Amino acid sequence: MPTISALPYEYELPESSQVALIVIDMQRDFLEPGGFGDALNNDVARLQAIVPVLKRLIEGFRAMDLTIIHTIECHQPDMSDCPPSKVKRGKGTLKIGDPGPMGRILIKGEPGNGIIPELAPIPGEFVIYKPGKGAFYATNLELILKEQNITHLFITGVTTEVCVQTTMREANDRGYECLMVEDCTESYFPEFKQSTLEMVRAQGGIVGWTSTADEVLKGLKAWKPSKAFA
Ligand code: C5J
Repeated sequence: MPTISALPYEYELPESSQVALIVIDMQRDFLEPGGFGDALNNDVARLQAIVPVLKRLIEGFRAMDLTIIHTIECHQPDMSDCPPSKVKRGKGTLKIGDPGPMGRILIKGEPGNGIIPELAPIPGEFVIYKPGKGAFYATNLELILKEQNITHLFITGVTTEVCVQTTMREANDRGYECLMVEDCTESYFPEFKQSTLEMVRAQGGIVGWTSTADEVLKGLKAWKPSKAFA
């Protein structure tokens, strides 16, 4: 059985199903000055560090013709999908829906809501617009995974302890085998990232596995990434 070197132990690749790369919320709203992350007084520059590694991982999946799913945290322009509690929360300089330097904060279609150009999806990749922190809530993500016969997920993106961890926990509860890629996720708070990685793999991998982009690519190249399994 092909495996990926991971913690807390080897991650087994599937024999008769597919894998997907999930790229969570690599949006200007979280990574650039003037967006939602900045409005909440975070140092958005911290998140830039993972961009080159994540780009390499995405390109590796593309080269192997494996499924890539990007997510975008956003709300409809009328904010009918945004609970008032979410708007009130944070007490930042700008609230969700307010006009900012990159357009309205966290609103679908605004310039600041888009994925950063370096990691822009290409035709054939899925983009999930999600109103919550978890990517399964109020989206068709599960339907896509089932249709593609995907059982194994490589989870990346920002921020580690919010949307990335929430999505991984949602996926774990639905029976997916999840691996968080350590050097392809980041937080505004380094200690929160570290704690999340440890929480995921504690107790024998209670939420899943962690590993690095290099190990994931090495393991996948040795696996048979054939759509013939589908
Ligand atoms: C946050 C996210 N932090 N993508 N969203 O509000 O983690």
